Amino acid sequence: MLTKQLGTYGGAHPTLLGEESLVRLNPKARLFVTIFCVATLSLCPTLVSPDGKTKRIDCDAHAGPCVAYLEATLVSLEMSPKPVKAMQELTFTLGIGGEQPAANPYIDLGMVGMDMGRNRVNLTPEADGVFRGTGVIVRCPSGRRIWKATVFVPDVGSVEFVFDVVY
Ligand SMILES: [Cu+2]
Repeated sequence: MLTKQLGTYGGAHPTLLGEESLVRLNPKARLFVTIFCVATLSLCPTLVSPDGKTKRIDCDAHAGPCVAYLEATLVSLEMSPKPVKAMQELTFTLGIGGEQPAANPYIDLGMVGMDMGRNRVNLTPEADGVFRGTGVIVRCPSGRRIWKATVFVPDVGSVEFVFDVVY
């Protein structure tokens, strides 16, 4: 399964290291996070359309869909209602462009850098190239609000979108 990580916030790193998480870290962890971020930042340019097939996009889930290319397949994920809030039923609408997957795609919800347990959204066909399902993003006890949605498209791969939710 080929995986390409795309589609996070433009300039995602400051957001991922939100104030709330940095203050809680001890100095050692803070140093590690800083080093990790610098290392990741240096990798970022390689994620941006190096071969014309991949495209890095912003994912402001409150404003519109998260969109990315998974190989040659255009994947768009819309979460509603907006703003996207924790602890309420959300509708996930996935658009798959081009050739359709043999089996239904699905989404795993999780937090960046934290195991929140399994939270899978199963999708069912709604129309040509449109799949829909519902799920709930829980409220993290730590107060962190950065979540990720990993979209699995059978026989194609997976793509991860990182976004923030409202409490
Ligand atoms: Cu959490």
